[in-house]
Amino acid sequence: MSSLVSGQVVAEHASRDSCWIIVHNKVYDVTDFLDEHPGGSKIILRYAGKDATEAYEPIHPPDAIQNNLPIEKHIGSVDPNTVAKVVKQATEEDKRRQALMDARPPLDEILNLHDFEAVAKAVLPAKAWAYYSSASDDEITIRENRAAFQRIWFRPRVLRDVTSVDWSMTILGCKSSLPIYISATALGKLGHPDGELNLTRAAAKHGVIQMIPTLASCSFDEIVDAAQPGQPLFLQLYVNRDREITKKYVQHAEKRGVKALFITVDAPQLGRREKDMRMKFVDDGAGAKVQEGQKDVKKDQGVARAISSFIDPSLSWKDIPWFRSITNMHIILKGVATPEDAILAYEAGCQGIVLSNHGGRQLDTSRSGVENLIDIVAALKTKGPWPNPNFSIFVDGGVRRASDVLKAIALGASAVGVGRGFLYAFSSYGQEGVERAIQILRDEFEMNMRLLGARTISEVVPEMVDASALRSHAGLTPPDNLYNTIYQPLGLASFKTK
Ligand code: 173
Repeated sequence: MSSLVSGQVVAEHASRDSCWIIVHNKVYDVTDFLDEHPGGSKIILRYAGKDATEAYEPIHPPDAIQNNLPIEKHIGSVDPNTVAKVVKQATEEDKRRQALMDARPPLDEILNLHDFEAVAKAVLPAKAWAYYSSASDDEITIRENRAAFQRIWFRPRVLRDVTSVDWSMTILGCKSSLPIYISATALGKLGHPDGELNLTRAAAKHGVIQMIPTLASCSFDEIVDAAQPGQPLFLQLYVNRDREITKKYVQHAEKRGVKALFITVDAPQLGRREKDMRMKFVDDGAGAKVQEGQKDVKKDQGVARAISSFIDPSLSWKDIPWFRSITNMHIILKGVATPEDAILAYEAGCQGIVLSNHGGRQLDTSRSGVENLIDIVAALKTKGPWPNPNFSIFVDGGVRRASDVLKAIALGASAVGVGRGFLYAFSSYGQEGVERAIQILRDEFEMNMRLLGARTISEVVPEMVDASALRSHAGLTPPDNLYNTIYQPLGLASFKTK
């Protein structure tokens, strides 16, 4: 890409027959790519002949277009002085959200992780909130993830001299100041312009481990470059249909010092997150003029589904030895839900599993990770000494409090993943929000461990919880939308009117 192109020339290519766009001051001919674009052609055509950077940035790694578009379609650099600025009119909704942003509670008045969620909901653009907060189908599992922790009760021990308590530990051989790692969540720039880097920087300052998502808004290298020397990082992996791409990605990560590979196994197809899907639908309905007969099948699929078509649904247990052959990193399967699969993972030589239902975003009415923990620990105990230093069980989903973490640890978890909690922290307050979230969790650990009578994480034992109600799914079921809003109430016998 050497030639300099003027904005006026780019503007001449503003149709389906010849479509150029500008991204990060580079000009690309995307005409032949329109129908291949995972997010559909309509959104590209909206920016035909124009600068698409603002729309591109939150949902693509910076190098996506360079890596995916054949080199002959890279037209050149644009002379920035010649590009007419696409002035985005602030809508009433934008103004309302900006006012809320300006009126956010001061950080020191944020007292728990729920507070971040409330602020994020108020200040995020509706589309971002819909993507982050949505879960699959009737959103029963996402609620259950919280409810399950509430069905576990503590059995605290007293008089144990809890003057000093220590909740630091190691996770997969890496030091961690908390029994928590930051779990992968995609598309961080929908929430904040610095995206995942908010997490990387806060994690560096506070000795927390971040799991880098395959579908981060920042590129993998940007994130690793932002880390401090020796800062431990994990990598979440979506396996590409083209295994050479996956191999290169994994080996590059290992070379850059990533310590563990968390292969996502619960998403051969992405769940239907209806809030996200409806948001896309509404937007498209009001959006650009589209040409007749356009092939645009993905218009109502939501952000995540649109960019997930590369994920290989043929992934199987047969692939595990291949992963072992291409990397020496720890291999962890993220999204295991049964003792049967836990044993298969163990026998396949993996170093651990994450009991996860993907934050309630995949198979709705799946049980919570913490509920599955009990049977899975029992099954693994039949395979050898426990705890097994060579096989870790992690749990994620619905974790918002140190007490949730301690419950999972008491039941046999090695450590716990927090995804949305930190995502909402940086969506509402950037890096400082993440640091505040870590500080809140630290304060909660201190108090809860004292009150529980555990001085170290290894003193958090099964006898400290009563999980007898955990298997009961009665009670906290969410309201039934269909019943409450569509079905007519049953009538009563009517009195005579005359
Ligand atoms: O849960 C998700 O949204 C997710 O994992 C994902 C998968 C593919 C693309 C974007 C996000």
